[in-house]
Amino acid sequence: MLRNDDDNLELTRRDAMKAGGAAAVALGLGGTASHLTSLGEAQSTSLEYEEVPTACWIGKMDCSATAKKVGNRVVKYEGNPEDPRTEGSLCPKGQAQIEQVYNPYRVKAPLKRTNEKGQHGEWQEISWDQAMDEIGEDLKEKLQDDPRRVVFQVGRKKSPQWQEDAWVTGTSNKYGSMEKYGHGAACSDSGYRGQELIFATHGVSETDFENCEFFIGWGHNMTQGGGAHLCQITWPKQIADARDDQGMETVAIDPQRRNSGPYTDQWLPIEPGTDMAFWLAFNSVLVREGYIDEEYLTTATNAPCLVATEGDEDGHILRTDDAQDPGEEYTWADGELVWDEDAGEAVAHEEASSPENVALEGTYEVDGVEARPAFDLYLDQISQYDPEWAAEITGIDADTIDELAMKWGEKAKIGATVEVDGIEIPYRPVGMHGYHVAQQEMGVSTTIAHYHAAMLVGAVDVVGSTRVRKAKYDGPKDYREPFRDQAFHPEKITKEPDGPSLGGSMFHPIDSTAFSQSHVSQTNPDKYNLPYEPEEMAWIVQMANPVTSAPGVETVIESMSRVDTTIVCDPWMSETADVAADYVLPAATADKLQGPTGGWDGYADIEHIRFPSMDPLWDTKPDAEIYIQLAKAVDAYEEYVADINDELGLDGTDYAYAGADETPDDPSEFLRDGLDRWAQTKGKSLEWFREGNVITNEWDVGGGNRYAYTWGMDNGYGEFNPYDAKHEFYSETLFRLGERVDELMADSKFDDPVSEFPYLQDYNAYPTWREPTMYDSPDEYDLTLFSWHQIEHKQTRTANNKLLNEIAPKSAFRLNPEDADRIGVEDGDEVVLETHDAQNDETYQVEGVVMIQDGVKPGTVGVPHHHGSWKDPESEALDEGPSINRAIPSGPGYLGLDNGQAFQVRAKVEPKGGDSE
Ligand SMILES: Nc1nc2c(c(=O)[nH]1)N[C@H]1C(S)=C(S)[C@@H](COP(=O)(O)OP(=O)(O)OC[C@H]3O[C@@H](n4cnc5c(=O)[nH]c(N)nc54)[C@H](O)[C@@H]3O)O[C@H]1N2
Ligand SMILES: Nc1nc2c(c(=O)[nH]1)N[C@H]1C(S)=C(S)[C@@H](COP(=O)(O)OP(=O)(O)OC[C@H]3O[C@@H](n4cnc5c(=O)[nH]c(N)nc54)[C@H](O)[C@@H]3O)O[C@H]1N2
Ligand code: SF4
Ligand SMILES: [Mo]
Repeated sequence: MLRNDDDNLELTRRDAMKAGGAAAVALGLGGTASHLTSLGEAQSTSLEYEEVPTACWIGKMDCSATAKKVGNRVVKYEGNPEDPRTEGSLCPKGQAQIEQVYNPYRVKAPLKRTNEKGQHGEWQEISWDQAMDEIGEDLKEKLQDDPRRVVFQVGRKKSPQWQEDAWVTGTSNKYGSMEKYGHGAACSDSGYRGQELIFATHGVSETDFENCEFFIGWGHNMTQGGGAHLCQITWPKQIADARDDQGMETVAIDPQRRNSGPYTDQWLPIEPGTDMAFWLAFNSVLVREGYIDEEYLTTATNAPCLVATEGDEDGHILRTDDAQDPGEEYTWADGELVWDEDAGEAVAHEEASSPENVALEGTYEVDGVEARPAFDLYLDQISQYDPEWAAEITGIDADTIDELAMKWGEKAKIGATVEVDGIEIPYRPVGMHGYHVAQQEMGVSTTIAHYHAAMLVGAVDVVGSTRVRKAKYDGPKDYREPFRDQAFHPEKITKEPDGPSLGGSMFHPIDSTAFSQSHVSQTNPDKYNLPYEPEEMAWIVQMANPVTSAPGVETVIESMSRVDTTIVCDPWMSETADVAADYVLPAATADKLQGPTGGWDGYADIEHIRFPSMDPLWDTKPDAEIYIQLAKAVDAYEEYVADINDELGLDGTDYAYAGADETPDDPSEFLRDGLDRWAQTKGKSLEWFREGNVITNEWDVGGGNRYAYTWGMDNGYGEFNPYDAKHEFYSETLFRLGERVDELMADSKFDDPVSEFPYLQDYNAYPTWREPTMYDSPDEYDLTLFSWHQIEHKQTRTANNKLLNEIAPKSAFRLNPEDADRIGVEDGDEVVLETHDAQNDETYQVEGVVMIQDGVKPGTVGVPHHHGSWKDPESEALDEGPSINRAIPSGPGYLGLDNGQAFQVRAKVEPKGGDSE
């Protein structure tokens, strides 16, 4: 069945302009006239030169920047040398934001839809007052009835305090919890879930580049990306410095070579979606060769804890009778038994006579039950996965995997220590990083497998190693707690989800908030036991464009079209706004006050504010002001203000708002006043930041900073656990969640739950390989498709940036010369790319042009993300690239146990006009 050739919704941009173009100029959309008028007025009054401190608005690390102005016109954005992460650079995107700020096709005033959803919008311009009144009435009615009827969908966000944080929290405090979803299920949340499960910390692997000597970039955009917290400039610079300063070697595991070329000593072209097999084999070599840091494993992890291998507790860690409730204690659960070789008996982990006496291997009997240290079970598990086995699956030959793992083991220098600022800390100069690559069908377990490679050699949060936390926290956060709580109180998991993300229910007890899956569920409310049909729901879409940025585009469109009321807050008529919004609220871009913002580079963090390059253009508003008004519109202003105290860190200081009465009436005054109060809690003022200053906090070693090993020393388990949380090498949490999910699914309407939801197979205490669902596609789909981010673009929010489209137009389909030859196509040829959903047998087609590259693994086709979103006619002429998310399926089979989206699918490419048409 073909889905994209339906004539109902083949959304080409030309259609869009045909449908809405004429009306658009007159309304709040498109056209240049009003813009030029306002500019002319400004210029005639003043041509003075001025500099305004601001922050890059496109990227994710908000690089501190300066807007250089002549008259009221910004002529250039430049980096701020005060920002330690950039030392004054801005990347091409940061510089090119000037084009988007002045883009005459911005949405200029609030818009209300006048036609049916599911097609290009027709709009009526309305006042902010009317928009707020109507939206407020609609939301209030639903919230009063049941707050679960309202979904707040946020995308790759910025300064969340005023909108997704205070508005959602404040409104939920008044009416009860609404559904709040992020974009992470399409970004990297499967990696976060893996890290939270093991380490209880938040993020995905990072590296102490200042001291690392050997780095594995696992599907990491080494020269163009920035991992969990950074955007682009900082890590590539740190990697280049590490190569110069300490000769750091680097390896890239990636189906394409990209331009990591000069920064990569070794490229391992891997078959997309098979990374778990690679890491399992890698770890089997570490075990085979004895590259094991026993001290780390016995003191900081549950590897020595005794797991019952028979009876009722089979698969569970055994505990002392008086052990605390493990669901309550997510950091270090007291009372988990280990075998004390000196005492010759099982004792609580923290009571063992000394770490050296804690057994990692053997079979023991505890109260008549056979039990083995978790690590002993690991030895059995991992020995099945040798490099020969993985070579077949990954396309990387066995010797290469073998040698790489041996090198990692050797270079980890197990046992070495180094003194930093007078403190002796283990020295393990091997690091790794993976981020968006975690979005694979078995992404959570794959992330865990990659962490095992660091854990086996003890290279976790010590000098030179992989880092698993922000490295400035003074203690662990509660990121594992919700999962432990469910695992040990299984009755909390039910068959009935609260909303389309299915979070907390038997479908996905662990939840990445389902960017794409929400729409699969929402279009099948009965199947997924949803409390409401989409026709009863409201969605607020803040700074997200799920129609283009989430796979399963047609499903998202169908789902969003059925929603009763959708409010999209966006500077542009995004695809999501175009087909699904009832109201579009025009956010300002770099022409707005926004903050506080900041970020860190692993060694220091900065705090600053985005001052508006100019007053908001047209009738647009800063996001914060929109949500201040929206809080009033839903009668939750009191609660909003209470939460603003919390979000801005004003609580408990002299600067906290005593109540809503104390806030200025005018939202823009409130925003200024709030930011000034925030600044005052830092001993500064808004004016101080307005002078171009930023706050920089260096992270020290010791005293609660930088290396976990130093801050955990006095955690009460000092000798036993240098970290504050016991690392779950053996994921008892996942195992127990699986038991509950199996129980509920067995008693459900699904006759064969595993075939319906393949990810149910993945609730294992140790990562366990199975073939990804995509391999069930017929053989004619002989390529594996993968996608990625380009240096010149940022998600879909730059799709209409003319400067960036000049340098990176189109999403050409990258093929290896071998495949191009076989298919019979040449560089620049027009082709049809067809993918197949092995779960439901649907196919999807997109058209594009071929780009032939040696640096693409044979048997794969690579297509960059970013393109295919809303464009005005000018950017349309520069960029006709499709959105590859039209060809990536969503839903089971392409989805992890955490409802995280996979970005790999089997595909074929044929010349346009060929047989497949
Ligand atoms: N095939 C494929 N798909 C992918 C990816 C991939 O690699 N391949 N990457 C994924 C990743 S990592 C992520 S993070 C997601 C991102 O997905 P999203 O979070 O949806 O990000 P964008 O696609 O940039 O959409 C953001 C929207 O916010 C609007 N916007 C920009 N600035 C502002 C502002 O200041 N205020 C408001 N209110 N709106 C603003 C933009 O115009 C745009 O419409 O995409 C994912 N999608
Ligand atoms: N310039 C720029 N920088 C960005 C962004 C941007 O849009 N533009 N987005 C920011 C955001 S939101 C994020 S999430 C990060 C993402 O940063 P990264 O996690 O580094 O993600 P990508 O840039 O998509 O690079 C992913 C790499 O994985 C490879 N890959 C794809 N599939 C597989 C697979 O199955 N296995 C393996 N081993 N590799 C695979 C791709 O070829 C690509 O080279 O970047 C941030 N930085
Ligand atoms: S690195 Fe990111 S935040 Fe910094 S200038 Fe570039 S796009 Fe903007
Ligand atoms: Mo992302």
